[in-house]
Amino acid sequence: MMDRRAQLVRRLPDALRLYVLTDRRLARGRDEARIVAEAIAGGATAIQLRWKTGPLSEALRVGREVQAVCRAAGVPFIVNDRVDLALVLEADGVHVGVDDLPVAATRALVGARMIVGYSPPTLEAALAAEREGADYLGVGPIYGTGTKADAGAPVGVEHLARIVQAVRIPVVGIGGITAANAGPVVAAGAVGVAVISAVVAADDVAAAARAIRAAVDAAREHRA
Ligand code: 3NM
Repeated sequence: MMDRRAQLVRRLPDALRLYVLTDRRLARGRDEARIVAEAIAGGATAIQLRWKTGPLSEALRVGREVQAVCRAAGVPFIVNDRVDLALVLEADGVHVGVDDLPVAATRALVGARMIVGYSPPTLEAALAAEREGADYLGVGPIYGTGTKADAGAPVGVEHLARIVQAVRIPVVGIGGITAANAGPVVAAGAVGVAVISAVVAADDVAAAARAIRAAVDAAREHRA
């Protein structure tokens, strides 16, 4: 029997086609579990609980709800930033960035229990993260975004392509991605896209997810 991480790692190139991250401020009063259920109904293939405000006890409660939705659908459930929360929830993965525990420390804490994702600010950081045990990378912001205040200037798809070519682990693009501009991200070599506002803030969350998923699938088909 392969361990849980190995099974997830093998699935990652497909599981990261449409990676939807939660954001309470953009959800217009709709709760995370509902948004996630609708996003999965529309074709989201992975979910990240992204918790930036509010008590951690509430993150745990919401995390349990979101995780139950993901489990029922067989969709990987990943926790942003907080390794402790990911461990308590027994999440499928944890995603860390430059302001969080480093990849090596995160891997030391989670062992082979879960996948580790990382947001590398540079090509060098991407290579280091791969060496230290990251299972996938999120590169961005590809396009301009108002969702993450400290995201910095857009890095563009050329930067994404350089990272994709330098590492063996799967890479997703993030930042300002919509159904209209997802194609070039996949054409640059990303396995998929990570999205917040284009799905979470949409009037019809399922329809929004469906449109982005269709754009990703079409671009993957074109590349194959
Ligand atoms: N990380 P939207 S950009 C969470 O560049 C996040 O690493 C980014 O939200 C990075 O899809 C970003 O609404 C925000 O642009 C993505």
